[in-house]
Amino acid sequence: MSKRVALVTGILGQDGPYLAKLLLEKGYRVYGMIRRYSNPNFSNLDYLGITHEVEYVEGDMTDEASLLNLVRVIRPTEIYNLAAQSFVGASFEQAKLTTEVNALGTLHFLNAVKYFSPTTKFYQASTSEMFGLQNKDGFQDETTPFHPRSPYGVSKVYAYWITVNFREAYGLFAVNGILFNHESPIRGLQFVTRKITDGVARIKFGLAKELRLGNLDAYRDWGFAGDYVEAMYLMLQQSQPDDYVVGTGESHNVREFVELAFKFAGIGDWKKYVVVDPQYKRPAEVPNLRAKADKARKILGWRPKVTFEEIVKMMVEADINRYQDKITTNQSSQ
Ligand code: NAP
Ligand code: G4F
Repeated sequence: MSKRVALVTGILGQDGPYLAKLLLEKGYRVYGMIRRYSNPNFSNLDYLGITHEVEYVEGDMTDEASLLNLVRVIRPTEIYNLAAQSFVGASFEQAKLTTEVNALGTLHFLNAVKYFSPTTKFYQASTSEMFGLQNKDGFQDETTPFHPRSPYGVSKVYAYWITVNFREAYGLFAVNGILFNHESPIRGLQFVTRKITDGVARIKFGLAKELRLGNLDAYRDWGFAGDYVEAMYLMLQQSQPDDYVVGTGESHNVREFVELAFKFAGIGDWKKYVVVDPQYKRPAEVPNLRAKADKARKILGWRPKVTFEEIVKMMVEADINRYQDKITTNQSSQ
């Protein structure tokens, strides 16, 4: 059998490296799409030790021809479309860019598959943000209607439906993974979990005196990115294409995350350090997210392995180690 080939967009982000590592371990040839940069940042791939195992190709979600050409030339077995303007907060100020990248970018890829490689299986990174205000008895599953609360959420609803439409209209193997929040030591620094663990580490080493945050009352269903990429892979191994909710079924608020992070860093009363700053509150908020992932459990056999407490601990320890290493390096170079 010839080697399976995957094209992963968003390879420099959080999920791209975890997914690429999984696919490489399974024997795939992995192409990672990066946009044109004079200095691309490979630090997340470095963290997982796979920078030199991925083959890099250039393409931009806003440049249709670049995506058509990649699919035409590579004709991958599977495409994992992870690239996005994924920060909800920024989407309020950059709604058009967010729409072009997340919504139209997905359409460009689907067209590329339809015209140049219709047997390629396509994974779309959909999100619990699409549910927004909606929940049914306190949780969300595949039957919960969408009510997005941000331009990011709206753009992802378009991407979700255009993926379903290409599946139904043209018979493509195209699926949506509706993933709830997932975190790791390589989470972007602007997202609340990493902002907290990085902030706590800075406070521990005397590099910061406070941590400024927005809404501490939002509830999220936080899982570990390393677990969630397995669900992505499994979705493309099924005999029929379908959409799946992926989450832990447990929900915690931002305040709980903060409390635990300070505890794991060995710093006393967190209230002395945390300042609620209105600039970090959003014009419209998603108050409660909690997954009911029974379908993924039953059909994919997927379940999360890392608990909420373990994620917080893992992230705090990783950020403390990073600052410790920097301090040690600075001291030894003096
Ligand atoms: P991330 O860390 O923000 O990574 C997104 C990647 O997309 C970045 O590497 C970025 O490239 C790339 N990108 C942005 N604009 C692009 C463009 N115009 N052309 C090409 N690449 C572009 O996101 P993530 O956390 O890994 O999430 C992966 C996907 O899952 C995203 O689509 C996100 O919306 C979705 N999702 C995430 C979560 C979560 O909790 N993490 C939950 C549900 C869904 P640069 O490095 O060059 O900036
Ligand atoms: O970490 P966040 O920025 O993630 P958010 O908005 O839930 O979005 C993430 O998860 C989605 C899946 O549901 C993905 F689709 C999306 O791409 C992204 O990965 O914020 C989490 C919560 C929000 O309620 C926010 O208002 O934390 C609250 N928060 C409170 N203070 C803050 C802050 N968020 C950020 N980023 N920064 C703060 O200072």
